Amino acid sequence: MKICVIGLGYIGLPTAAMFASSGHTVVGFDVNKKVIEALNQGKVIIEEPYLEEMVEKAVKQGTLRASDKPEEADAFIICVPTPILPDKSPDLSYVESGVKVIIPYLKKGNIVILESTSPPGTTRDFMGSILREAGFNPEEDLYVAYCPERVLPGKILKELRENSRVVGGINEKSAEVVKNLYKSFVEGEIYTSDATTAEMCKLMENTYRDVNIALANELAMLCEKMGVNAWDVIRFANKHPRVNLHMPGPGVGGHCIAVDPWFIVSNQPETAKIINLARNTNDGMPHYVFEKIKNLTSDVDGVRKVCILGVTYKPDVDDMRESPIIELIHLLTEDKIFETVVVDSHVDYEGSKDRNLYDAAEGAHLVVLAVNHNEFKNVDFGRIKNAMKCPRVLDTRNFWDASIVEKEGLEYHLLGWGRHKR
Ligand code: SAJ
Repeated sequence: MKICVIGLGYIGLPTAAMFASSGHTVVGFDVNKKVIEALNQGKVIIEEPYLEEMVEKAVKQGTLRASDKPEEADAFIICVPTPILPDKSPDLSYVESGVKVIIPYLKKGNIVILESTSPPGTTRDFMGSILREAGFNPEEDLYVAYCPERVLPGKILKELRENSRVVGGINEKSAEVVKNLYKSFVEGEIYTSDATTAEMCKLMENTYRDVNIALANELAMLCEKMGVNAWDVIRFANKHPRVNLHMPGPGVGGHCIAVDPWFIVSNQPETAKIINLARNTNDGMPHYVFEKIKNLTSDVDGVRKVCILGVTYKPDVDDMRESPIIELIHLLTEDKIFETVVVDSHVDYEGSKDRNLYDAAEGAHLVVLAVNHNEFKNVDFGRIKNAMKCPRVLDTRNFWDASIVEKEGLEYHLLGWGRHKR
């Protein structure tokens, strides 16, 4: 088939490349001219293993190209951002423009697929109404479906091929037609259902994680009050064959787990009580860690220098979207008694990229392990101790070994371990 992919981001581009490498001819559309130019030169501007090779090969063989406008095609796949607004309501403006931009090229019998994580009802109602306004009867004239991806940044191509998928059609024939299209490269099971079920399936995958992370964070706060180590409780409880407690942390970042649950809350605010509470619990962790830092440095007169290790939303990525550490740093900088210095070679946050860890620890009253980047695993704690004014660390990820840290003469504090009553 000829396929037109709308949005060449971290989902649209790999998806376009997969279809272009599975017997289809793909034209990609994006509003970002740089993306279009790069793709047509066989280059990609996102970090993803093997993607550039796949794109380069498809562009060379003529099955993949990018354009600054859509084209007539057999199938249109919309992979645009679906962020939340400051009031936590969904922002569907990109979906709206993504659907409207294909209308002039849309013909009866075409396939229209939405991949973007969306609130329940978006495909059937929101997208359906735009298609109807354009004179189409989605049920009769088109095949319309919602087909979410579930890929992990860094393993996208492997997971696009291997993971199972859900296809939610606005009717059964749409689901069948779209299932056959994805069979071009999906080796995992493809389950069919209706569009709203598929939308809720995608939302619940990430909501499940967010609620379980909130449970782990509440456990950490409980254990600090009880004087036990939450990480031991989790480790031993998870020995149970059917228990999977998640990990506490300084908050939840990323543009998926921290966002998707709000789509359910905004749709059914009266009923989504646990989901809402979990979101607020996780969003409260930066403040909780801020209070711990204030408490741990309460014996310091004057300005308190805090060295923050890591600022991305999770380890070993260069992505700071919704990072809870940025929220933590804002809380510290707003409170004039703190001076913060950030170390993170993955991104350049206020000079964090090139900053040497040991220089940053110079004169510090506290070092906070905020993101468990590999680079922070085997640090020289003796050097850190000698550089610091007060030899004290706060580990928010259970990343360091207390006995090793303390052997070097540093005070070790761990989020979720209430052994130091101060
Ligand atoms: N986190 C914790 N404790 C945990 C697990 C994670 O505090 O036990 C934090 C992380 O530090 C991070 C945030 O949560 O700040 C999200 O981390 P993540 O690794 O769960 O999330 P993502 O956003 O990189 O990927 C998730 C994955 N979804 C699931 O695992 C259900 C991925 O498979 C999805 O494809 C992706 O969201 C997405 O695109 O939806």
